Amino acid sequence: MRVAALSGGVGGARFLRGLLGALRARDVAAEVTVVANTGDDITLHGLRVCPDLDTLMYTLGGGVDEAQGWGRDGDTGHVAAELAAYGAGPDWFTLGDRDVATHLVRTRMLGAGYTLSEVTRALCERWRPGVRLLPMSDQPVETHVVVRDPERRAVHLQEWWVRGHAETPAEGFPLLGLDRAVPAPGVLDALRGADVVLLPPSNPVVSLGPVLALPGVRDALRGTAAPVVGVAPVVGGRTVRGMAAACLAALDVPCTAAGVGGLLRDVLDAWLVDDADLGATRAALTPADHPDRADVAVHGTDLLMRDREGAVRLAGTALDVALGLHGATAGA
Ligand code: FO1
Repeated sequence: MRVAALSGGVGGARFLRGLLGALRARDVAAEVTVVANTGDDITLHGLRVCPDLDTLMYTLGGGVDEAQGWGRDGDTGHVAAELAAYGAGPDWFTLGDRDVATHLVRTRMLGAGYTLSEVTRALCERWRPGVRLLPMSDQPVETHVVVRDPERRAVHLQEWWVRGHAETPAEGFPLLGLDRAVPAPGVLDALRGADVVLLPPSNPVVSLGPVLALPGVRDALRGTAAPVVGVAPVVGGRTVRGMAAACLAALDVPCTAAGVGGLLRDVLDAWLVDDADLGATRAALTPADHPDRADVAVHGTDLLMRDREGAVRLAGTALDVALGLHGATAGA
């Protein structure tokens, strides 16, 4: 079975680790291709840092700091402390010593002319994540955030989120470099040729958004024969973690499973939401003028991944929805 997924960082990585567990438990032979968001990427101290690629690689490869969800397990902060001693900022984004090695190898290879896809493949030779990990694009795309504090200006997503904790209201998320970016080799083919496509509970605005903004990606998802199943990142009116609530507010999209489902409905065949949100989401995604024609089949489950087993269960349910084995469909 060929499975393709788009993904951001922590939430998507934990879900996809659960997916690999669910596939193993079902004894299903599958090739999983993960298309990672690179809009979070940032150059710091001359090093190219790719947070979502690294979070996916470390999480699926068994090297992630589990409590943080990003960075290397058991890491230390000597390089960061030395940089701070030199007053070499920024001090709000710290790179662990082990993590620095990843950025050194990546930066050296990029400098030698390798593409980000080739770099990622090389790094995965070590980590063996159990999936084909593709950057969404080999051209740099950086998500910035337009804020008014008080004059209108744009800051890198990492500065808005890590330094500012997404507290300054955002007015928009421009994707710098998008006009010169195309999907990386293999991305569109993976989406078109998949038997199942999954959209994990990643931030719909700044994690899935940049991938979906690349030319051809939405068309590939709309055109693929595969069922496209998304998993809501919101339970009740609250996002499970991260900055999705602040991002949705910036776009005037309700922080609900229905609101996020509305953002993705043109590419979704099915939307997996928490049981508590099932009725409201079905109602919202069923066209009032065509009550019999719900263009997205809404399914309910316990959406919280409390631990690794929870992620296996959730991913297994998403798989079952894709394979048409899960519960009643919308309206039924
Ligand atoms: N997040 C933080 O809140 N503080 C940090 O200092 C930080 C450093 C960092 C270094 C490497 C990396 O891959 C990720 C890092 N992150 C940090 C997390 C990062 O902001 C997130 O992974 C996403 O990019 C935001 O969704």
